[in-house]
Amino acid sequence: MLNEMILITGANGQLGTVLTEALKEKYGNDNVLATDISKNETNSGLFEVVDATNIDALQTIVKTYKVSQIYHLAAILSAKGEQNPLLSWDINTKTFLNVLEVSRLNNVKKVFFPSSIAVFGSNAKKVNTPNNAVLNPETVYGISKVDGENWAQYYFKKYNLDVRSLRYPGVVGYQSLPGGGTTDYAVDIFHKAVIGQPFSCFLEENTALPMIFIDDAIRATIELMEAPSNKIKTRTAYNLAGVSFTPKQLANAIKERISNFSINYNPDFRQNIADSWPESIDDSEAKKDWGWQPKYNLSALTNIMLEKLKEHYK
Ligand code: AKB
Repeated sequence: MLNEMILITGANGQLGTVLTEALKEKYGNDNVLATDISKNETNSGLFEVVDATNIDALQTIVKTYKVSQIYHLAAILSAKGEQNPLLSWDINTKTFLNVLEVSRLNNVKKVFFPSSIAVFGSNAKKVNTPNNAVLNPETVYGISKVDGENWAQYYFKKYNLDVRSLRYPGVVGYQSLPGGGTTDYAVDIFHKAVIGQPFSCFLEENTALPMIFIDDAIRATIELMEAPSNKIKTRTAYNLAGVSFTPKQLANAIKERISNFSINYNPDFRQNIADSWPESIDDSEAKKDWGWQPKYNLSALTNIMLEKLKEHYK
């Protein structure tokens, strides 16, 4: 296992920043190659600028580093995707097909594809949405994720490429900021609370969405990737749940800890996206097949977010 060479695309994104460090801890600094379309000042260790829409560039890196696993995190998220649907479709689908094809041609052993609760649309059951619910996504991001899930299963069945995937809810973490998502408010709110500013929320107060604390999200990703192959029964993607809450419930949890925190609600186009998504999802398949168990509820997530961001802004 320690002879792996792991490539991460989108390593500078919200998940990538934290996952890269977690994988380095596990596999060693010299066995994890972070890539993104540009370098930033926090990148340390192995890093290459790679545009994953360019299959030749991707293949060169995979060959040069003898890559054995790819975590493909590069994507345009739901809200940003709606601002330029065709470009988002092109980026999201082309990069993943490039990853699959380069993996097939170069004996990459395992691939991780991040799917999302955005695969569901208004026709799916809203509460405890099951893994096999109807998929009628209403955003270009969601459509690209359904497409990706099906390609993942296709490459597994046709070429025996070991592709694994999770449908992430909104990820709440303190180490990095999300960008362009509909669930981003649940991170931004903590930054405003800690620096003592009021928060303007782009969703209505009673809009419940599935969310997960970053440590749970990272642990789930690594546990899924390390599970024996015969435990992975779903080759499209597994629902992953952590906790579900509304902006009002989150604001109240913050107010219990920072009494002068204030919030107002100014819903924008992201409200329509949120309205098409589940309020909570059922991850019993993940629990049954590879033993998934979330650890953070709303109270634990609020405590740790405030504690870490207070340190950050000190
Ligand atoms: C988004 O809001 O677009 C993402 C997601 C739920 O996939 N955080």
